[in-house]
Parts: sequence; structure tokens; C-alpha cells
Amino acid sequence: MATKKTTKKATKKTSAARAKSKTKTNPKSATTGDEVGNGGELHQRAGGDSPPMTTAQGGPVEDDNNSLRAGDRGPTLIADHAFREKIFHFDHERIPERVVHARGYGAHGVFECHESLADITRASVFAGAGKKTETFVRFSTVAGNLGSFDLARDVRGFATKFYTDEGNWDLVGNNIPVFFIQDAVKFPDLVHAVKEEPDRGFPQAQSAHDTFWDFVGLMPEATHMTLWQMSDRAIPRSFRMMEGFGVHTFRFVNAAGESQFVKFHWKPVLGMQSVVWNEAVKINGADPDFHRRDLFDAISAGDFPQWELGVQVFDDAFADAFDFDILDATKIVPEELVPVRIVGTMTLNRLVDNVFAEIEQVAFMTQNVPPGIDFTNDPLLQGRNFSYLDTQLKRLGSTNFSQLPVNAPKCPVAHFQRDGHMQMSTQPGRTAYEPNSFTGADRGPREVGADGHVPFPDEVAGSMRRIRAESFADHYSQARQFWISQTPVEQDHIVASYAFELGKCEIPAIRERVVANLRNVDKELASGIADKLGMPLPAASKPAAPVVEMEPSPALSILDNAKETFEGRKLGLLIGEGADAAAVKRLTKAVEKAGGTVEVIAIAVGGAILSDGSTLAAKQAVAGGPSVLYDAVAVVAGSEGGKALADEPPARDFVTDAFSHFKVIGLAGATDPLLEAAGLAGRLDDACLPVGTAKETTAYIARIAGPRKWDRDLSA
Ligand code: HDE
Repeated sequence: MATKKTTKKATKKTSAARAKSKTKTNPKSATTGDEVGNGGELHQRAGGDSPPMTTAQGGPVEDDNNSLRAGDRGPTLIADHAFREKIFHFDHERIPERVVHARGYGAHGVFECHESLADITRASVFAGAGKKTETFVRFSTVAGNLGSFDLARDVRGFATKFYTDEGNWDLVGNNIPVFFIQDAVKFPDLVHAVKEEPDRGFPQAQSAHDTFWDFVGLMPEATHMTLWQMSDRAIPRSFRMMEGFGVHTFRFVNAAGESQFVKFHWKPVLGMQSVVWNEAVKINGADPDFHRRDLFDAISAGDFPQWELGVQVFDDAFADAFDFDILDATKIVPEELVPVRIVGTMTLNRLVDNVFAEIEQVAFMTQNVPPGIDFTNDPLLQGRNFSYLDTQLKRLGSTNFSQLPVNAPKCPVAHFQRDGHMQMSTQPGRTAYEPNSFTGADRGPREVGADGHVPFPDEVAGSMRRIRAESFADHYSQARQFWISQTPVEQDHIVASYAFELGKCEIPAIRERVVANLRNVDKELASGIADKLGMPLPAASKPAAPVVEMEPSPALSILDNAKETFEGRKLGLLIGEGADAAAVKRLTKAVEKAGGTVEVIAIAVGGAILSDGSTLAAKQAVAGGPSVLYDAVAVVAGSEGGKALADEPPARDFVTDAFSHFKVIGLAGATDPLLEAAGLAGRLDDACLPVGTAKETTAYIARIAGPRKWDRDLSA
């Protein structure tokens, strides 16, 4: 009895609410175009620019806001096929994310060849000067999941699909020219070690944990790659400012069937730039999409990023004489030994229309090479050539993934592969086999012999064994070469990142093993890390091959190769009330003239009233626009406004972070209260420059094109 009563009461209450809402929100009661629907939002009926909404079957949709129910408050009816179709599709929206390189961003572009390479390769992309080939590029981090943050310390994927007129060429590279392992059979172990630990599901998107360093310590071949990974290469400022590498040695083959070896390099026209670790950590909180937004913004603004494609070409004689095995992907061929010849330029000039359709569904496969490009026996590459096809079936669910627009070759395709899930091509003709004796359209395609991809007839000999060649045994010499090629600032960063990562390992033996291996690279490196970890320096582990002393390779340093430019970079301009309008205008113009962009930041996003009475709106409130988002910063306070900025904790962080991240800081107006409150009074150096006058602005612009103030004194 009691239950019945309560139910009745509740029913009564909701009936009243319903009566009220009926007149207010029932979309059907409106007869004009726009109408107020449930919850008071505005809904659009077809008309004007809006096409009529349909189901996936093309049937016109009567009402997209209310499912079909029996009675005003009754159950939803299975007869509502439009509702069922909508939910059915939604339930299946996700596909498996990539096991590695899950988080990525991409764009379309074009590759233009600078000169004919016909003497060394018959690949049509390199047919002659001015030859253009459409491309699609996907950049990625490796370890993190799809929803992870962009500034993880990680290798970046740099995968390029060239839609050549002899089929797709996928150059599936990274921004680091070497790899952790030598044989593909260890790849699942490497990936399992770096991903979240399986018993706890963290840490996400980072290598700073026991299982990764346990694997690395036990696999000394990973040492060289970890030096790169602990360097600033692994925290790039932008996809637009990082190099790319094909990593493996490939083959070029010319029309006469002659072959040479080749390594591929992408060199960013904007030059290389990285952020510092503390900055990276903060960027991940302030803007987890920092890299994808950067690419989106640049292409949207018509600042199309460019890379030059370079090749290192060498023959058997070089390969035989080289100290290392050219089939070993843990080794580079130093640019000083084989110079990088620039052969073309790629420009990314078009954003995707749909992230899922293009960036998520793009399927790169190392085995996609056109005639003129071929593989070597690098055991990592050989394994990849199996893996990439297999993974696409898992991810995309059908053998017909190559028909998706982003994957489809832009040259004619003709074969006898038939049917399968999601077959999108209505393949004509009566035959689907070869040989056949039909003629005309029914006959179908025929093989092309020597015009096709003819594998290079490499001699293969030897007994079948599971073995690692002796020539792969040196794990430290090139790691040492990388280390001695870095500037002292870069070396400090490497020491600090090893110490950070190993400091996150809970098991002391894991730290010790890694540091013992690093002693074979350099004693200073190992002792620097040990000091920072507060542990005694362990004895060196026994290397499998003697460490060869090599010349430094200047090409390996980011800082030694930095470009003097502000092009493609961003200034964060923090303004206070009453900021000098002329100074703000002058600075903005000068930065734009230098090829950079300015983002205005104020206490509130509404902006500030400048000295001339005009209001300058801000792109960011300072709480949402910390200085870590900018390459350089300037503060233009009004003659009175400095106090208000000083009272704002995010404004104080803005300048202290810029200072401790070695950034060039411009100052105009009453900035003293802010600097004082931020603890910077009396600590300013020659990279903290006035920007009040035209002359000062010119000097400031010249300075922000240069390096950060790396020798800044950060002691309080
Ligand atoms: Fe990959 N890798 N990989 N990899 N890789 C994948 O393919 C694999 C390796 C690289 O933006 C997967 O479509 C094996 C080296 C990039 O879509 C998978 C081995 C290099 C991308 C796979 C390697 C790379 C991938 C996951 C050891 C640099 C992202 C999803 C032999 C030269 C491509 C997918 C994109 C993606 C396998 C090692 C670069 C599982 C087995 C070395 C840039 O197939």
C-alpha cells in the first residue's frame, strides 16, 4: 500500500512538470525555421544552407530530438528505425587505436623534386626538376594512447605517403635516425616495456618507469637510441621544427637495374627547435594539443611548413669499409662521411577535412615502395614489412582499407582481388582470374614484367639460423659519438633527463644497470647521472665489442645547427591597463615582419584599454595563456597597470617561467611591481630587453631570432 502511494505522488509531480514543459519545449509546436527544442537550445530545420537531414539510407528524418514513444511518457518503440540506426552507428564509432603511434596529427601536401635522379633510381617521384607528387603526412608520439598529451618525452613518428604515379610510397620514419632494437622480434617486448605497466595501467605516455628502463638496461643495443630520446629531440617545439629519418638503409635501383644504398632525411626549412623539460611538463597541462594546434594554426594561416628531402647515397664499397653494419638500425651513417644531398621539398598545404576519415584511417605500410626503391635485409625493416599490413586489417577491419580515399593510390589500380568486407569498388568484367582467354573489358589486367617492381636480385646465402650478426655487436661507439657531438647545454639536458627518468624507477638495480652501461658511453655522462640520482657510480658493464673513438658529428646537435630566425614562432605579449599603444603596435608589426605571430594576453580575455583609449582584446586570459606556450615573451604594462599584473599569480608565473626557461623577455611600461613580485627584480640579464621605443624593438626582434639565454643565472 505504502509503495503505491509514493508512486502515485511521484507521478503527480512529474505530470505537472510535463504539462509545463509541453507548451515551452515541444519542437513540433513551432512552425517556423528555427525553434526551441528540449533544454531550450536552438535547433535548425532544413532550409537556407542546411540540407534536409536523412538516415544513412537516405530517408528524410522527421524529428532528430525526440525518439518515438508510445504515449507522451511511454516506452521508446523499436519501430523507431531512425533512432536505432543512429545509436547503432554511434555504438560502433571507435576502432582499435594504433598499438604504437596512437596519437597523431596530419595534413596533405605536395613533394617537388629538384633534379632528376634517374642515374640512381627509376622512382618516378625523382623523375626530374619540378616533378610534383601529392603527399599525406602523419606525425605522432609513440607510447601514449590516442588521448594522451603532445609534449611527452618520446620519439615522434614522421610518416609520409607519396601518391606516386607508380603506386604509393610510404616512408614511415621517425624524428630520430636510429631505433631501440636491431631485430623486429623484440618489438613487442620493447612496446610492452614502455607502455603502461599491465598490473596497474600507468604510467601513460612516458618511458619514466621501471619496466622501460629494465628492458633498456638488459638490451644494451638500445643505449644509442636512449641518448637521442633523453636529448631535446624528444621534446620538439613543433612538428614543423623537427627532422625526419627513414632510419633503415634502403636501396635505390635505376632503370638498368643497378643499385646503391640510400638513407632518407627530412630537414625542416624552419630549422630545429625544442622546448625544455620543465616547459614541456607545463605545456601538457596548459595545452595538451600543443603540437596539433600548432600545425593546424600554421596551415590555416597559410604558413605552410616545408621540409627538404635529403638522401645519403652510398655503394657496396662504402658499406663494406664502414665501421658499422649498414643493416643495423641502431646506427647512423654520419653526415660528415656521406653528405646529405637535398633532392626535393615537401610543403604541407592542406588540412584534413575530417580527422577520423584521414588521420585515423590512414594506413602506412613500409612495404609500399614504388619501382626504383627497394628494401635491404635490415632485420627490423624485414619485420616491419610484415607488421604494417597485418595491423591495418585489425585496425580498419577490412582487407579493402586501401580503397579509403586517404589510402587509395592516385594512379590507376587494376587487379583480380575481389569482394571482402566493405568492398567499395564495383569491379567490372566477367573474369577475376589469370590466365584467361577473354578479350576486351572482360580480359582484365595483365602483369607488366620489367616495368613492374622488380626486386633487386640480392645474393642470399648461408645456413638458416637464429643469430645476431657479429657486425651488430658494437652498442656504444655511436652513442658516444652522439654524446660528444652535443653542446654543453645539450649534454646537461641529457644528464638531467636520464636522472629524471631513472629517478622514477623504484628498483635501484634497474638504475644501476643503465648507468653501468652508460659508463661505456662516457664517464662524465654516467657520473653526472649518478650524482643527480644520489647513488655511487657503478663499474662499467662489459661491452660486447670494443668502443671505437669517433670524431664528433656536428650535424647531431640541435643548438649548433639552429637557424637565426623568428619565422614560424610565436610571441606571447602580456598587456596591462594603459599599455603604450604605439609600443604594442610596433612590436606586433615587427614580429609579423619577422615571420612570427603575436598572441595578446591580458588579465582578462576582454583585453585592456591602451594608452590611446582603444581596447585591445586578448586571445588568452593570462591564467590560460602561460608563457610556456610561446617562444619569447614581452610584457607591456601601462604606466599604472604594473600593480594589477603584480597582484595576479598567473602573471607572476608568466614572467618567472619565461625567465627560468631561458626565454628572451621584452619589457615596457611599469613592469617593476610585477618583476618584484615575481622575484626577478635585480636578476634581469642581457636577454631581458626594453621594447618601449622603435630602436629597442628592433634590437629585441634581432635577439628573439637568436638562441634562448642558455647561460642565464638561475640561482636566486
Ligand atoms: Fe612502427 N609500427 N614498427 N616503427 N611505426 C606502427 O603500424 C612496427 C618502427 C612508425 O602514423 C604500427 O599502422 C614494428 C621503426 C611510425 O600511422 C605497427 C617495428 C620506425 C608509425 C608498427 C616497428 C617506426 C608506426 C602501429 C619493429 C621508424 C605510425 C599502427 C620492427 C623508422 C604510422 C600502424 C602512422 C606504426 C610496427 C619499428 C615508425 C604495429 C613491428 C624502426 C611513424 O604496424
